[in-house]
Amino acid sequence: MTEEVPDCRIYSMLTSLINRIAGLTKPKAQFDPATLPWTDRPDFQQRLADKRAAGEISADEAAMLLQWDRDGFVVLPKIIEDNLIDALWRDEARAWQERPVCKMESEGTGVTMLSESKPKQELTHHHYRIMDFHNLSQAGAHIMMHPKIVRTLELLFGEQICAMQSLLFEYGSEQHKHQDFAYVHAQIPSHLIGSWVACEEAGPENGSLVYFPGSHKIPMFDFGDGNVLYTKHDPAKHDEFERHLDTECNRLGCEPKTLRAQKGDVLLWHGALVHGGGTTEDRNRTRRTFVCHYSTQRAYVKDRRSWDDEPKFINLNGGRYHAWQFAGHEEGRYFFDSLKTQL
Ligand SMILES: O=C(O)CCC(=O)C(=O)O
Repeated sequence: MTEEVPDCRIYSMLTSLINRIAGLTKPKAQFDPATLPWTDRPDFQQRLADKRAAGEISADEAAMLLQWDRDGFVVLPKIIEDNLIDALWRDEARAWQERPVCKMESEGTGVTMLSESKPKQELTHHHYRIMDFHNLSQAGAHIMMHPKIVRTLELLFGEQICAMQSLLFEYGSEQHKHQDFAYVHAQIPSHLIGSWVACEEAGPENGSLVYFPGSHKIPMFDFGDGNVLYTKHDPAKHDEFERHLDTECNRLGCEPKTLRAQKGDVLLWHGALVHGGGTTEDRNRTRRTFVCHYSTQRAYVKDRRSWDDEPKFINLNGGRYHAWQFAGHEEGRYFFDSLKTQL
């Protein structure tokens, strides 16, 4: 081991400071190359060919992985059973009646407890969502951790997965364009994938998802000093971020697409794919969707809602998620009879 002599350290600090002032070594806004999932690494295609030759993955899985690399999303058609989706929405109706301990977000009001909300018929807009409903509804947990979703995520990440959060939308979100990694923070920011479970037919009429194929590869926005995460409330930065996404998508020819989906379809998207909620053409139409975000067990250790507590993990179908440790909350309160399982 060689120890750096103090003079050299002062010299290197000074040169780095001068370079920074001169703009010569501006830190690059990017994910840490050392912790990228295997699908995002420069040697991905070679490793894919090796895995295929070793019989570790099927031809269909290889095709799916190549599409992921090119487009930043994949669609898994009709994989969620109707009875699971129907049970989820029965639980949602019960939750509005019973108002168990649970959070929701609505425009103007922000995040509140469900018990504090007006009846949903009296909300003046449609952009509300129930947060982390999988902690209450076992049907929700079984959708989030559906074996086909877990298997696909394991292929994409190349390691065991942990679900981070869920959002239950009754209507289209009409959310601005964004990339999730900036807002949904895993301990390794590149370990992030979203899922969009269509609970009914979706298209432009009811404000389906809008996404930009290939946009997961655009240069990243610098929130300051090379930081790629949005960490402090700053609406001006938020707007600048959106302008950056527009400019880069235009420059690289990433055209928007509106998802057309059937009940039970699932779209998985890369944490850096640019997307948002489309404008709802028919404002009376619901757009029931269950959106989940996932990371890996390595990258999502502490629970984002209670950093100071030891996390409690719930294992399901080969993946895991965190129980919600919150006064009065009843984990898995809405039992899903058809599966004959108790969490
Ligand atoms: O479903 C939508 O309308 C948008 C959802 C979304 O952008 C997200 O949760 O990251």
